[in-house]
Amino acid sequence: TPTGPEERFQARVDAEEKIEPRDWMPDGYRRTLIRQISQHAHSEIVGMLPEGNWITRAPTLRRKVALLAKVQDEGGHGLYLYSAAETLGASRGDLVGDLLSGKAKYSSIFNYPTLTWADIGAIGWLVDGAAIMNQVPLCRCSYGPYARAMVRICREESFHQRQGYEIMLALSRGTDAQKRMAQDALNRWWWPSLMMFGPSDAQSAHSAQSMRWKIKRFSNDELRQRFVDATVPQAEFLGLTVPDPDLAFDEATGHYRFGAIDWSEFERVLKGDGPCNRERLEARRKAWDDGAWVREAALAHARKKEARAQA
Ligand code: FAQ
Repeated sequence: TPTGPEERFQARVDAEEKIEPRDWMPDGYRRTLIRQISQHAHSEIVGMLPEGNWITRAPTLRRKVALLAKVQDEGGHGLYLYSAAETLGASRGDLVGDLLSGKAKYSSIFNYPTLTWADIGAIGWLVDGAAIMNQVPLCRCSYGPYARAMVRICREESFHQRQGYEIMLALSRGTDAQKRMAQDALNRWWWPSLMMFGPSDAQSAHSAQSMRWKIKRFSNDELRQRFVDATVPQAEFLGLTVPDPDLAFDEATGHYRFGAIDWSEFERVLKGDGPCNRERLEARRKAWDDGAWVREAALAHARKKEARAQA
Protein backbone atom coordinates (compact mmCIF):
# COMPACT_ATOMS: atom_id res chain seq x y z
CA THR A 1 0.00 0.00 0.00
CA PRO A 2 1.22 3.54 -0.84
CA THR A 3 2.71 5.48 2.08
CA GLY A 4 3.81 9.07 1.35
CA PRO A 5 1.59 11.75 -0.26
CA GLU A 6 3.39 11.45 -3.62
CA GLU A 7 2.75 7.70 -3.76
CA ARG A 8 -0.88 8.11 -2.72
CA PHE A 9 -1.31 10.75 -5.39
CA GLN A 10 0.25 8.53 -8.07
CA ALA A 11 -1.97 5.64 -6.96
CA ARG A 12 -5.07 7.82 -7.45
CA VAL A 13 -3.84 8.82 -10.90
CA ASP A 14 -3.10 5.20 -11.78
CA ALA A 15 -6.62 4.26 -10.65
CA GLU A 16 -7.99 6.87 -13.11
CA GLU A 17 -9.46 9.02 -10.34
CA LYS A 18 -9.86 12.68 -11.27
CA ILE A 19 -7.73 15.13 -9.30
CA GLU A 20 -9.77 18.15 -8.17
CA PRO A 21 -8.63 21.68 -7.20
CA ARG A 22 -8.72 21.14 -3.41
CA ASP A 23 -6.96 17.78 -3.52
CA TRP A 24 -3.31 17.45 -2.52
CA MET A 25 -1.02 17.39 -5.55
CA PRO A 26 2.76 17.56 -6.07
CA ASP A 27 4.10 21.04 -6.86
CA GLY A 28 5.47 19.77 -10.16
CA TYR A 29 2.02 18.53 -11.20
CA ARG A 30 0.51 21.91 -10.40
CA ARG A 31 3.28 23.78 -12.25
CA THR A 32 3.05 21.53 -15.29
CA LEU A 33 -0.69 22.04 -15.54
CA ILE A 34 -0.48 25.81 -15.08
CA ARG A 35 2.18 25.88 -17.82
CA GLN A 36 0.28 23.74 -20.29
CA ILE A 37 -3.20 25.15 -19.62
CA SER A 38 -2.03 28.78 -19.77
CA GLN A 39 -0.05 28.18 -22.98
CA HIS A 40 -3.17 26.57 -24.37
CA ALA A 41 -5.31 29.56 -23.31
CA HIS A 42 -2.87 32.01 -24.88
CA SER A 43 -2.92 29.94 -28.08
CA GLU A 44 -6.68 30.26 -28.32
CA ILE A 45 -6.57 34.03 -27.79
CA VAL A 46 -3.66 34.67 -30.17
CA GLY A 47 -5.22 32.11 -32.53
CA MET A 48 -8.16 34.47 -33.03
CA LEU A 49 -5.90 36.92 -34.87
CA PRO A 50 -4.94 35.12 -38.10
CA GLU A 51 -8.58 34.26 -38.84
CA GLY A 52 -9.98 37.52 -37.49
CA ASN A 53 -7.99 39.06 -40.32
CA TRP A 54 -10.49 37.58 -42.82
CA ILE A 55 -13.86 38.24 -41.15
CA THR A 56 -14.45 41.44 -43.12
CA ARG A 57 -13.41 39.74 -46.35
CA ALA A 58 -15.28 36.42 -46.16
CA PRO A 59 -16.65 35.73 -49.65
CA THR A 60 -20.32 35.18 -48.67
CA LEU A 61 -22.63 36.00 -45.77
CA ARG A 62 -22.81 32.30 -44.85
CA ARG A 63 -19.01 32.03 -44.71
CA LYS A 64 -18.83 35.18 -42.63
CA VAL A 65 -21.37 33.93 -40.07
CA ALA A 66 -19.48 30.64 -39.69
CA LEU A 67 -16.10 32.34 -39.35
CA LEU A 68 -17.42 34.86 -36.83
CA ALA A 69 -18.84 32.01 -34.73
CA LYS A 70 -15.55 30.10 -34.93
CA VAL A 71 -13.44 33.04 -33.82
CA GLN A 72 -15.88 33.76 -30.96
CA ASP A 73 -15.64 30.11 -29.88
CA GLU A 74 -11.86 30.51 -29.67
CA GLY A 75 -12.28 33.50 -27.37
CA GLY A 76 -14.57 31.35 -25.20
CA HIS A 77 -12.04 28.50 -25.14
CA GLY A 78 -9.36 30.90 -23.98
CA LEU A 79 -11.61 32.12 -21.16
CA TYR A 80 -12.48 28.70 -19.81
CA LEU A 81 -8.88 27.63 -20.01
CA TYR A 82 -7.78 30.68 -18.01
CA SER A 83 -10.47 29.74 -15.45
CA ALA A 84 -9.11 26.17 -15.33
CA ALA A 85 -5.62 27.59 -14.65
CA GLU A 86 -7.08 29.77 -11.87
CA THR A 87 -8.38 26.65 -10.09
CA LEU A 88 -4.69 25.77 -9.60
CA GLY A 89 -3.97 29.07 -7.87
CA ALA A 90 -2.61 30.98 -10.88
CA SER A 91 -3.67 34.61 -11.22
CA ARG A 92 -5.20 35.58 -14.53
CA GLY A 93 -3.53 38.98 -14.34
CA ASP A 94 -0.10 37.33 -14.08
CA LEU A 95 -0.84 34.93 -16.93
CA VAL A 96 -1.99 37.69 -19.27
CA GLY A 97 0.97 39.81 -18.16
CA ASP A 98 3.36 37.00 -19.16
CA LEU A 99 1.74 36.77 -22.58
CA LEU A 100 1.95 40.51 -23.20
CA SER A 101 5.57 40.74 -22.01
CA GLY A 102 6.56 37.99 -24.43
CA LYS A 103 7.57 35.64 -21.60
CA ALA A 104 4.82 33.05 -22.09
CA LYS A 105 4.67 30.60 -24.98
CA TYR A 106 1.70 30.07 -27.24
CA SER A 107 1.38 27.67 -30.17
CA SER A 108 3.96 28.22 -32.91
CA ILE A 109 1.26 27.85 -35.57
CA PHE A 110 -0.29 31.26 -34.92
CA ASN A 111 2.87 33.07 -36.00
CA TYR A 112 2.19 32.38 -39.69
CA PRO A 113 0.27 34.81 -41.91
CA THR A 114 -3.13 34.27 -43.55
CA LEU A 115 -2.47 35.49 -47.10
CA THR A 116 -5.61 34.32 -48.94
CA TRP A 117 -9.12 33.07 -48.20
CA ALA A 118 -7.86 29.50 -48.75
CA ASP A 119 -5.76 29.94 -45.60
CA ILE A 120 -9.01 30.07 -43.61
CA GLY A 121 -9.91 26.70 -45.12
CA ALA A 122 -6.46 25.30 -44.42
CA ILE A 123 -6.49 26.50 -40.80
CA GLY A 124 -9.85 24.86 -40.12
CA TRP A 125 -8.87 21.64 -41.86
CA LEU A 126 -5.25 21.28 -40.68
CA VAL A 127 -4.82 23.44 -37.56
CA ASP A 128 -8.15 22.49 -36.00
CA GLY A 129 -7.62 18.94 -37.23
CA ALA A 130 -4.28 18.83 -35.38
CA ALA A 131 -5.85 20.53 -32.35
CA ILE A 132 -8.57 17.84 -32.16
CA MET A 133 -6.04 15.02 -32.47
CA ASN A 134 -4.10 16.49 -29.54
CA GLN A 135 -7.10 17.56 -27.44
CA VAL A 136 -9.47 14.58 -27.56
CA PRO A 137 -7.08 12.61 -25.28
CA LEU A 138 -6.96 15.67 -22.97
CA CYS A 139 -10.67 15.03 -22.22
CA ARG A 140 -9.27 12.11 -20.15
CA CYS A 141 -6.59 14.22 -18.48
CA SER A 142 -6.17 13.39 -14.77
CA TYR A 143 -6.98 16.98 -13.72
CA GLY A 144 -10.77 17.32 -13.55
CA PRO A 145 -11.32 20.99 -14.51
CA TYR A 146 -9.02 20.75 -17.56
CA ALA A 147 -10.56 17.45 -18.69
CA ARG A 148 -14.10 18.83 -18.41
CA ALA A 149 -13.27 22.06 -20.25
CA MET A 150 -11.82 19.95 -23.06
CA VAL A 151 -15.10 18.10 -23.69
CA ARG A 152 -16.91 21.21 -24.87
CA ILE A 153 -13.82 22.61 -26.60
CA CYS A 154 -13.44 19.43 -28.66
CA ARG A 155 -17.08 19.49 -29.76
CA GLU A 156 -16.60 23.03 -31.01
CA GLU A 157 -13.26 22.20 -32.65
CA SER A 158 -14.96 19.49 -34.62
CA PHE A 159 -17.37 22.06 -36.11
CA HIS A 160 -14.35 24.29 -36.86
CA GLN A 161 -12.58 21.47 -38.66
CA ARG A 162 -15.59 20.73 -40.86
CA GLN A 163 -15.99 24.42 -41.62
CA GLY A 164 -12.41 24.50 -42.87
CA TYR A 165 -12.58 21.27 -44.84
CA GLU A 166 -15.74 22.45 -46.57
CA ILE A 167 -13.97 25.64 -47.69
CA MET A 168 -11.13 23.51 -49.08
CA LEU A 169 -13.64 21.26 -50.81
CA ALA A 170 -15.38 24.22 -52.49
CA LEU A 171 -12.07 25.69 -53.65
CA SER A 172 -10.69 22.38 -54.90
CA ARG A 173 -13.87 21.81 -56.96
CA GLY A 174 -13.72 25.42 -58.24
CA THR A 175 -11.83 27.29 -60.97
CA ASP A 176 -8.15 26.69 -61.71
CA ALA A 177 -7.27 29.83 -59.77
CA GLN A 178 -9.22 28.56 -56.75
CA LYS A 179 -7.51 25.15 -56.95
CA ARG A 180 -4.12 26.85 -57.07
CA MET A 181 -5.08 28.93 -54.02
CA ALA A 182 -6.07 25.78 -52.11
CA GLN A 183 -2.81 24.02 -53.05
CA ASP A 184 -0.75 27.06 -52.08
CA ALA A 185 -2.45 27.18 -48.66
CA LEU A 186 -1.75 23.47 -48.10
CA ASN A 187 1.88 24.02 -49.12
CA ARG A 188 2.31 26.76 -46.55
CA TRP A 189 0.32 25.22 -43.62
CA TRP A 190 1.34 21.55 -43.83
CA TRP A 191 4.73 21.63 -42.10
CA PRO A 192 3.78 24.20 -39.45
CA SER A 193 0.75 21.98 -38.61
CA LEU A 194 3.05 19.01 -38.01
CA MET A 195 5.14 21.22 -35.69
CA MET A 196 2.07 21.96 -33.55
CA PHE A 197 2.48 18.54 -31.88
CA GLY A 198 5.75 19.73 -30.34
CA PRO A 199 9.31 18.41 -30.45
CA SER A 200 10.05 14.76 -31.22
CA ASP A 201 9.68 12.39 -28.27
CA ALA A 202 13.45 12.23 -27.88
CA GLN A 203 13.58 16.03 -27.50
CA SER A 204 10.37 16.53 -25.50
CA ALA A 205 11.33 17.74 -22.02
CA HIS A 206 7.98 17.19 -20.33
CA SER A 207 6.36 14.20 -22.06
CA ALA A 208 7.56 11.33 -19.89
CA GLN A 209 6.50 12.92 -16.60
CA SER A 210 3.24 14.28 -18.06
CA MET A 211 2.37 10.79 -19.28
CA ARG A 212 3.09 9.28 -15.85
CA TRP A 213 0.73 11.87 -14.38
CA LYS A 214 -1.81 11.08 -17.12
CA ILE A 215 -1.93 14.70 -18.20
CA LYS A 216 -0.81 13.54 -21.63
CA ARG A 217 -2.09 10.16 -22.84
CA PHE A 218 -0.02 9.92 -26.03
CA SER A 219 3.40 11.22 -26.99
CA ASN A 220 3.99 14.08 -29.44
CA ASP A 221 5.22 11.70 -32.16
CA GLU A 222 2.31 9.30 -31.71
CA LEU A 223 -0.23 12.09 -32.18
CA ARG A 224 1.69 13.55 -35.11
CA GLN A 225 1.64 10.15 -36.83
CA ARG A 226 -2.10 9.79 -36.24
CA PHE A 227 -2.65 13.22 -37.75
CA VAL A 228 -0.65 12.38 -40.87
CA ASP A 229 -2.50 9.05 -41.25
CA ALA A 230 -5.88 10.77 -40.97
CA THR A 231 -5.08 13.80 -43.12
CA VAL A 232 -3.25 12.43 -46.17
CA PRO A 233 -6.38 10.60 -47.48
CA GLN A 234 -8.35 13.84 -46.98
CA ALA A 235 -5.83 15.70 -49.15
CA GLU A 236 -6.18 12.97 -51.79
CA PHE A 237 -9.95 13.34 -51.73
CA LEU A 238 -9.49 17.07 -52.36
CA GLY A 239 -7.15 16.30 -55.26
CA LEU A 240 -4.35 18.25 -53.55
CA THR A 241 -0.71 17.25 -53.09
CA VAL A 242 0.91 17.14 -49.66
CA PRO A 243 4.19 19.08 -49.99
CA ASP A 244 6.44 16.23 -48.89
CA PRO A 245 8.37 14.22 -51.53
CA ASP A 246 9.21 11.58 -48.89
CA LEU A 247 5.59 10.88 -47.98
CA ALA A 248 4.76 7.21 -48.64
CA PHE A 249 2.31 4.66 -47.30
CA ASP A 250 4.09 1.81 -45.57
CA GLU A 251 2.10 -1.39 -46.15
CA ALA A 252 4.00 -3.23 -43.44
CA THR A 253 3.11 -0.81 -40.63
CA GLY A 254 -0.14 0.59 -42.04
CA HIS A 255 1.18 4.13 -41.49
CA TYR A 256 2.45 6.92 -43.71
CA ARG A 257 6.17 7.59 -43.55
CA PHE A 258 6.93 11.28 -43.85
CA GLY A 259 9.95 13.53 -44.40
CA ALA A 260 12.08 15.28 -41.80
CA ILE A 261 10.62 18.30 -40.02
CA ASP A 262 12.73 21.46 -40.11
CA TRP A 263 13.18 21.85 -36.35
CA SER A 264 15.36 24.93 -36.82
CA GLU A 265 12.28 26.75 -38.15
CA PHE A 266 10.28 25.56 -35.11
CA GLU A 267 12.98 26.83 -32.75
CA ARG A 268 13.13 30.17 -34.52
CA VAL A 269 9.37 30.64 -34.15
CA LEU A 270 9.52 29.64 -30.46
CA LYS A 271 12.26 32.20 -29.87
CA GLY A 272 9.95 34.93 -31.17
CA ASP A 273 11.42 35.19 -34.64
CA GLY A 274 8.68 33.65 -36.80
CA PRO A 275 6.96 35.50 -39.66
CA CYS A 276 4.30 37.16 -37.44
CA ASN A 277 5.46 36.89 -33.79
CA ARG A 278 5.94 40.63 -33.38
CA GLU A 279 2.70 41.51 -35.13
CA ARG A 280 0.72 39.07 -32.94
CA LEU A 281 2.07 40.44 -29.65
CA GLU A 282 1.60 43.97 -30.90
CA ALA A 283 -2.08 43.22 -31.64
CA ARG A 284 -2.62 41.70 -28.17
CA ARG A 285 -0.94 44.66 -26.45
CA LYS A 286 -3.04 47.12 -28.42
CA ALA A 287 -6.22 45.20 -27.53
CA TRP A 288 -5.19 45.28 -23.85
CA ASP A 289 -4.52 49.03 -23.93
CA ASP A 290 -7.67 49.79 -25.92
CA GLY A 291 -9.69 47.77 -23.39
CA ALA A 292 -8.37 49.70 -20.36
CA TRP A 293 -11.50 51.88 -20.17
CA VAL A 294 -13.74 48.78 -20.12
CA ARG A 295 -11.79 47.27 -17.21
CA GLU A 296 -11.89 50.59 -15.35
CA ALA A 297 -15.63 50.99 -15.94
CA ALA A 298 -16.33 47.40 -14.82
CA LEU A 299 -14.32 47.93 -11.62
CA ALA A 300 -16.01 51.27 -10.90
CA HIS A 301 -19.41 49.66 -11.44
CA ALA A 302 -18.54 46.75 -9.12
CA ARG A 303 -17.37 49.19 -6.41
CA LYS A 304 -20.56 51.25 -6.71
CA LYS A 305 -22.73 48.13 -6.43
CA GLU A 306 -20.79 46.96 -3.39
CA ALA A 307 -21.09 50.37 -1.70
CA ARG A 308 -24.85 50.40 -2.39
CA ALA A 309 -25.23 46.88 -0.97
CA GLN A 310 -23.47 47.98 2.23
CA ALA A 311 -25.47 51.21 2.60
N1 FAQ B 1 4.38 25.85 -30.08
O1 FAQ B 1 8.21 18.91 -23.62
P1 FAQ B 1 7.27 19.41 -24.66
C1 FAQ B 1 -5.59 25.79 -30.55
C2 FAQ B 1 6.97 23.98 -26.09
S1 FAQ B 1 -4.53 24.45 -30.73
C3 FAQ B 1 4.95 26.50 -29.05
O2 FAQ B 1 6.84 18.44 -25.70
P2 FAQ B 1 4.57 19.52 -23.56
C4 FAQ B 1 -6.97 25.71 -31.19
C5 FAQ B 1 6.37 23.43 -24.82
O3 FAQ B 1 5.36 24.28 -24.35
C6 FAQ B 1 -2.90 24.92 -30.13
N2 FAQ B 1 5.58 25.87 -28.04
O4 FAQ B 1 6.03 20.12 -23.95
C7 FAQ B 1 -7.15 26.69 -32.27
C8 FAQ B 1 7.58 23.39 -23.92
O5 FAQ B 1 7.92 24.73 -23.52
P3 FAQ B 1 8.23 25.14 -21.96
C9 FAQ B 1 -2.75 24.88 -28.63
C10 FAQ B 1 5.61 24.53 -28.09
O6 FAQ B 1 3.84 20.59 -22.87
C11 FAQ B 1 -7.19 26.27 -33.59
C12 FAQ B 1 8.67 22.96 -24.88
O7 FAQ B 1 8.23 23.35 -26.18
N3 FAQ B 1 -2.94 23.56 -28.10
O8 FAQ B 1 -5.19 26.72 -29.95
C13 FAQ B 1 5.02 23.79 -29.11
O9 FAQ B 1 4.72 18.23 -22.86
C14 FAQ B 1 -7.36 27.17 -34.64
C15 FAQ B 1 8.97 21.48 -24.81
O10 FAQ B 1 7.92 20.68 -25.39
C16 FAQ B 1 -2.47 23.22 -26.89
O11 FAQ B 1 -1.83 24.00 -26.23
C17 FAQ B 1 4.38 24.50 -30.15
N4 FAQ B 1 3.80 23.88 -31.18
O12 FAQ B 1 3.89 19.21 -24.98
C18 FAQ B 1 -7.31 28.06 -32.02
C19 FAQ B 1 -2.81 21.83 -26.42
N5 FAQ B 1 5.22 22.47 -28.86
O13 FAQ B 1 6.90 25.22 -21.29
C20 FAQ B 1 -7.46 28.99 -33.08
C21 FAQ B 1 -2.33 21.55 -25.02
C22 FAQ B 1 5.93 22.40 -27.73
O14 FAQ B 1 9.09 24.07 -21.38
C23 FAQ B 1 -7.49 28.52 -34.39
N6 FAQ B 1 -0.91 21.41 -24.94
N7 FAQ B 1 6.17 23.63 -27.26
O15 FAQ B 1 8.89 26.48 -22.04
C24 FAQ B 1 -0.24 20.24 -25.16
O16 FAQ B 1 -0.83 19.22 -25.49
C25 FAQ B 1 1.25 20.23 -24.94
O17 FAQ B 1 1.59 21.36 -24.19
C26 FAQ B 1 2.10 20.19 -26.25
C27 FAQ B 1 3.58 20.24 -25.88
C28 FAQ B 1 1.82 18.87 -26.99
C29 FAQ B 1 1.78 21.38 -27.15
